Amino acid sequence: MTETTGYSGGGPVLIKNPHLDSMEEDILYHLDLGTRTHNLPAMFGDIKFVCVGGSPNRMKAFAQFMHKELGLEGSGEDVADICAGTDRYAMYRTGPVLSISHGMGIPSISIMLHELIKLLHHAKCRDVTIIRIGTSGGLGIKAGSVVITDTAVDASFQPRFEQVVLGDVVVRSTDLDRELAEELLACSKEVPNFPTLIGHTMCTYDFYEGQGRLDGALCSFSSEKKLEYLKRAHKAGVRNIEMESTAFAAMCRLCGLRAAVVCVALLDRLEGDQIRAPREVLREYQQRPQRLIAAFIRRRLGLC
Ligand code: R2B
Ligand code: URA
Repeated sequence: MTETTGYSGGGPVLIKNPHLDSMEEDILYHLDLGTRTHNLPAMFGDIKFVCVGGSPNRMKAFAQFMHKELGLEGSGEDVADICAGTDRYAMYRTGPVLSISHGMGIPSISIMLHELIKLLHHAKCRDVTIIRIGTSGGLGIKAGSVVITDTAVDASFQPRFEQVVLGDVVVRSTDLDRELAEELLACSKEVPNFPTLIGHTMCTYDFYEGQGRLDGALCSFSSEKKLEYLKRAHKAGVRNIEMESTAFAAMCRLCGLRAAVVCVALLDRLEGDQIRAPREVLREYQQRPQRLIAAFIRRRLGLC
């Protein structure tokens, strides 16, 4: 079964679940928020940009950085975790920007997105742009390059996300918003010192064998087979590899959210498997998608 409808480009957040209307209360358990306990429209109704990324610390740093970039009052250092009642995810807001962590892998981001998308719906948010900022392994590109995803593909290089529902496989499209990707690429010209490109992003269920690494606890293939696979991926247009983009693209698309994926490459997987760059170099790499998204948001808000 294939589901392809959804993306409407702006407008309200669409919830594709007829059961929600008959619920008296919706408890967003993993976010420690709910429709009875919180006034979600007052808390979130004016949110226009949602940025998601794996690590809680990185998403806090992004909120603090955005505070400065938006020229808001105060230092922004004391930004509070809206989901402090749970340690599953962390959420911060600065002006019209929401910053949320999603953990590692599809199951983790998928739980967060179900609750986040319902949150945006309950809050009556409109015209929301959502961006995943993250890390990845590059393919034939220099470490530190930033990849803006045009299409998220699975480990067979297909633009699809397969979800098992009641024992059947449901296939969902993983196309992302082309215009948004081009707009982000145009913004990258304003952010000096690192290369940015548009390409396919391959999403896997595992960091080690699933990404063709030879250095996991298990490995059942040769170094030649690994390179043959990665070169095939490169030929299919894949420029980086990570672990959330297909689920992210599919869910956002179906719910009418304009979505983008922007990830920095920590290494070139055609050259190796281990991430050897020093911590301070990696820290600076991880700021690159943040700097690009800050420039994009500032431009959208007419601040530059
Ligand atoms: C990128 O980095 C993480 C694995 O190290 C994973 O969440 C991803 O997509
Ligand atoms: N994240 C991944 O999923 N893969 C890498 O190689 C690096 C970061």
